[in-house]
Amino acid sequence: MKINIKEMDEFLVELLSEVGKSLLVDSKKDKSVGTKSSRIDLVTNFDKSTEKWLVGKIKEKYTDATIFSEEGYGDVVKDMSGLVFFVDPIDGTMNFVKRRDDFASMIGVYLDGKPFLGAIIDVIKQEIYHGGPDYGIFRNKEKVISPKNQSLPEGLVDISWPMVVADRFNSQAVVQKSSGLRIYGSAGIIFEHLIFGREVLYMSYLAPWDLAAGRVLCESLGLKVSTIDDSPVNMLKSQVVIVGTEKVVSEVLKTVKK
Ligand code: 2AM
Ligand code: CA
Ligand code: CA
Ligand code: CA
Repeated sequence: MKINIKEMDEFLVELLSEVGKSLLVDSKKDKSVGTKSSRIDLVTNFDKSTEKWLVGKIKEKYTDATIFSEEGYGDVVKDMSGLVFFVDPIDGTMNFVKRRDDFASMIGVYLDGKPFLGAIIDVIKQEIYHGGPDYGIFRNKEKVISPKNQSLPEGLVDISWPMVVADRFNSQAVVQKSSGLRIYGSAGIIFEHLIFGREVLYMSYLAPWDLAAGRVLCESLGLKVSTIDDSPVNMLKSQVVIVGTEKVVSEVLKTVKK
């Protein structure tokens, strides 16, 4: 399949800039909030309407693509052949509901299973991080350079709270070796911190739509994405993922085994 990468990147930026403008306004409005798998797994009317809009736009332009999305407006994706779009309409729904700053909207694109393009908007900052391995990574129009390969003692780590509280995967030992723990509550915002070197590790149980865009951006900049048992990432299922600098991911893989 021949795809114009620049045209697709511009399309993703255009979609997220529209979504970003709407969500900034919506974030100040009253919301209808429901729960999914648990009391703290939230979905709002805006998660649904945003996903519906994004899926419609993607289908209109890329008629052969399949869409793997969170709130059910996409397709049932069974394999990674061809063009697959991953859509997380609001990432950090709890923050969005609590009127906190850290929430995002994300689209990741894979071609025959390989990372192709990713785009994340930090809605409050109105900044879009986008691009891919054959294109370069940008913050709006400015090129992003690879972060330094910092070690664990040099950097802040972000680990999902249920994992740290229960000390799963020896995660408290990881925190103790680091410069400190931050828990932002939005995978998209954490990927933003990683690509600028403001954090050196993200460890969490993630669904495909949580990981897709961030994986493209991080790997394109030389960061590592691994599963907890050092097996290849499977983009069709939820799994515990470690994302960070090369030094930190190798250190963490040793620590989780102990
Ligand atoms: P969401 O807001 O799109 O649901 C912190 O909660 C981060 O983990 C957010 O990026 C959130 O995405 C994601 N998340 C929340 N619950 C999850 C779950 N059960 N499985 C996977 N990811 C989840
Ligand atoms: Ca959710
Ligand atoms: Ca998410
Ligand atoms: Ca979401």
